[in-house]
Amino acid sequence: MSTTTRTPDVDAIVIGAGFGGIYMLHKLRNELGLTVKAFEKGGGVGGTWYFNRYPGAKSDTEGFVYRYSFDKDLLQEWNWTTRYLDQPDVLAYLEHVVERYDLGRDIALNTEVTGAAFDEDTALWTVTTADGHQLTSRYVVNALGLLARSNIPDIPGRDSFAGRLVHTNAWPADLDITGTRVGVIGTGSTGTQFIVAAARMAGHLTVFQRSPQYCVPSGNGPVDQAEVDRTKEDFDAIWDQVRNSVVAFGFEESAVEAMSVPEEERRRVFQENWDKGNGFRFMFGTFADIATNPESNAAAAAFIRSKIAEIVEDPETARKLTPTDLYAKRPLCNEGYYETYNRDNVELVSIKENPIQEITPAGVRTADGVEHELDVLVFATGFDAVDGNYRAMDLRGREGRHIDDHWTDGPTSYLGVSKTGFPNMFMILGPNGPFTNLPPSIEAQVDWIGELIGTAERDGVRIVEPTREAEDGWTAACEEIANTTLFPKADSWIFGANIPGKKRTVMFYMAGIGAYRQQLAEVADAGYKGFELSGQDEAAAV
Ligand code: FAD
Ligand code: NA7
Repeated sequence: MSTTTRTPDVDAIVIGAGFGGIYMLHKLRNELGLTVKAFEKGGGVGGTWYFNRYPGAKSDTEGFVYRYSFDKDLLQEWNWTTRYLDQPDVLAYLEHVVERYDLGRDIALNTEVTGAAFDEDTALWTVTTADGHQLTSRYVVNALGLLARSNIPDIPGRDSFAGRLVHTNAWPADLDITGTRVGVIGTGSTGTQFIVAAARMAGHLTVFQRSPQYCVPSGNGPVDQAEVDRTKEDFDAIWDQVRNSVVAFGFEESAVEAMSVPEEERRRVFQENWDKGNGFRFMFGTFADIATNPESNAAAAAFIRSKIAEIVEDPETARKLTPTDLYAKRPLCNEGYYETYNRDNVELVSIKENPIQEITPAGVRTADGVEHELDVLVFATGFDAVDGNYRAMDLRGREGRHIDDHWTDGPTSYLGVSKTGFPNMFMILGPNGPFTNLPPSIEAQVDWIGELIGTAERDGVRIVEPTREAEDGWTAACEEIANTTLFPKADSWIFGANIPGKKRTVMFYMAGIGAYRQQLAEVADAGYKGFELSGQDEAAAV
């Protein structure tokens, strides 16, 4: 391809300033020496951890691996005091990282990117922000977040509510629910966190549950300095294990099949992991095949159901809370989720059995005619996950084609980081990236994108773009892997099944972070197999 030479405003533009965008900016500017501008629509950095300030918001990855590992000094310096990190702790950490590497001066806050278009003549991107400003660059890296575009269901009467109606992903700073009548729609990871915390604060809490959930204890609690120090001494080995594991949660996945041991042993292992806590540990650390073998899955599900029957005092509430389907959504954990329903101020409404008819000025009216009066109505209804924020932009690649026109059958990519038709554009946690504890996968992607951009810069390559064949191959591989698991059989955001009208597709590479990193390494070692690196700059080639 022949291109006209034009100097861009900056070498690279990063969109988003969460875990992904922050590290990408550091990599490109501080390590590769490029000129970079980052745009963030929020009023501060942190992404997920800036927006999700609802009571109970915290990581469900244990804190010692919910952080960056790229800087050993940072790992040694930053402390933690609880097993899981509360939202303010993660936000403070990310703000510290931004300050430590002096990144703030290149991050434009309160600046939404509304469009990005590739010009084939100049091989440059033009990025447009909501205030109409434009900036050109050679590279664009999207770090838009995979759980960052709120799903706000269009329930009849929604806008008539006279109290405060909020989504958990936009929790207002001035909202205090102490002593109030609170309703919550949604019982996913977010909803269950909120429910446990809100029950202790609200005068009355009404939970509108569409699907009952399998939820195990998180085992949260204080961590003393001696344990922190021991963990810090072990960090080399810990991160080595994490990077070569499956789900990257900081525990060894089991290699034992559930049905290969007697029932008594199975129950012992389930109980042991129930006591240790953590959702991913329960699904992947108990036995190797809970997420793949229906019989093993049923055994794990039956164990959790037996716990609900033991914990929940009112039989009718227990019945409504008990799931009967597969245990194949993102595994949940919490501090006393089922116990919360034993409180006098908590009421459970199964909206599968008794649907919401409308939202009224006073609250929520259900099909049985009851009007549940509320001061605050919380939508813990999740996200238009993975591709939601891409489609929200006017994102155009070659020939001015919009991303929607490329993704009519669902979002695809090559390696979760690049997209044919969108040269010199990269994605962090793009479609068909790894399904893991996310910071280690974000680091793997940022490191790899950095290497590729560094190589292109060094060799005077002007266009980096995956081939259609490579992208189709990756899509097929992701489908094949996902279909060996039970996850596609459950309705959840993992496959886009939570958004009305969204095409249900495979959106993750489910073979684990170890296998994923190996794929990335093999592609790089083979001279970026599956990419066309073209438009060699003649000056650089001489
Ligand atoms: P985000 O943190 O989502 O950041 C993306 C940023 O891009 C946002 O700040 C957004 O405003 C910005 N942006 C998007 N579009 C534009 C635009 N057009 N213009 C400008 N800016 C834009 N993952 C785990 O692995 N473990 C956990 O325990 C865990 N807990 C979670 C708890 C909650 C409540 C939620 C919602 C998610 C959780 N996640 C967890 C997932 C979490 O999103 C990731 O771990 C991680 O924070 C993602 O970082 P990111 O930078 O990729 O995306
Ligand atoms: P999730 O896991 O998508 O959960 C959303 C919840 O909201 C879930 O219980 C849904 O019920 C419910 N929901 C969604 N739409 C509706 C409507 N229209 N009516 C009633 N109920 C509805 O989102 P989370 O925020 O909890 O978690 C997402 C990830 O973020 C999580 O995995 C962590 O990584 C953080 P459903 O189950 O679909 O019947």
